[in-house]
Amino acid sequence: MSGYRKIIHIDMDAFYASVEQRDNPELKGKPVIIGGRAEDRGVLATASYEARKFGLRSAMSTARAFKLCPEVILLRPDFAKYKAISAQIYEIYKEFTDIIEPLSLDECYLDVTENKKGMTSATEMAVRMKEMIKERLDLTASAGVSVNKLLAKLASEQRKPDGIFVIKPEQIKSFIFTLPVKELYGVGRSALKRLELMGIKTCGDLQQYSMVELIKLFGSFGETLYYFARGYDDRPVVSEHEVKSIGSEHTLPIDSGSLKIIKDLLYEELKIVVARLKSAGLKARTVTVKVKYADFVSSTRSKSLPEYTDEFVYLFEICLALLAKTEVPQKKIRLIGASLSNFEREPQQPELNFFD
Ligand code: DCP
Ligand code: MG
Repeated sequence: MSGYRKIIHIDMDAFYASVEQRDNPELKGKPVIIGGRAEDRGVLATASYEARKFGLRSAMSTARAFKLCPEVILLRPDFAKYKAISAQIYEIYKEFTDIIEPLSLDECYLDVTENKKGMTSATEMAVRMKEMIKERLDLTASAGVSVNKLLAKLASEQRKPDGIFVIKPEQIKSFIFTLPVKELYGVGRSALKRLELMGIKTCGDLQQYSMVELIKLFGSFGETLYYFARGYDDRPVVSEHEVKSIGSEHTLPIDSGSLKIIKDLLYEELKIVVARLKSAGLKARTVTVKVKYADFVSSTRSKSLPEYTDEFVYLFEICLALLAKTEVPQKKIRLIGASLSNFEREPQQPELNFFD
């Protein structure tokens, strides 16, 4: 058992521009931009890879784009079309898992640790998704594969366009060590400025600082920085209908490696969660177990069930199966929690029929 999650981040290449190039062969191989008119002070939504060679980028003003590349072809966006294509892309992902967190029309995270295809290699799954997107939609995507969201997203940027990049557990240390801190999720302009003033350029530089020091400097984001600088990230992949989740967790007075104690605690936490689920009149389809090991590294394991449920006994069984996928009891833990998400949506209001 590897104990690692399998996370994919997948992102379409120059999405709006690629769609327009696909649908109008005359645009293929040419610098194309999608955006507002220069005379309306418009900006670019995106630029084809041919246009990027001239330095054209999203959010750049259209006026500047024409200065850098006078022959560029400007098209207005057709959002309805992109939305429809996006839905087709997500249909492909749904053949693999329901644990999908969309970031935009063209970009999402997938947790394929457990998946509908019964496949074990996340890399093979990502390759297959890319093939299906090409076959069904004649578009290309780039994918990143790793053990968490932070690394999967960083990976997907490495081989754009039409690429795939994998960061295996044993490669995390060397990958992250040289990574510029500005690439870390959440490091905005102001944090970057402070890091630069401290002489911190890479995650390796950042690793020199203790968690306490980073919290002093950056508040609660300091803790996140401490973990991210080491390639740790326990954020679960939260699917669209999971925006709301019900969870409960318990910090042990002393770290424990006793399976009996841990299972009892999990039982108690799930009892609280299911009671809240029932009192909210909801049923859930995704179960997540979270543990934090004695070394403060957290780990989550999720499973999506075939049906919505609020049955305690069944849910506890799933929790135990998920617990078995963690490094408990080989590693002691300091915290255990359970959460339920992916709720059944409220039943639709019956439509009023005035002719009844
Ligand atoms: N988009 C936008 N305004 C931005 C950024 C993006 O309207 N500032 C739109 C246009 C893009 C789509 O969202 O086609 C996806 O955004 P990405 O950041 O993924 O960019 P692309 O898919 O265009 O290019 P890449 O190949 O770098 O992913
Ligand atoms: Mg994209």
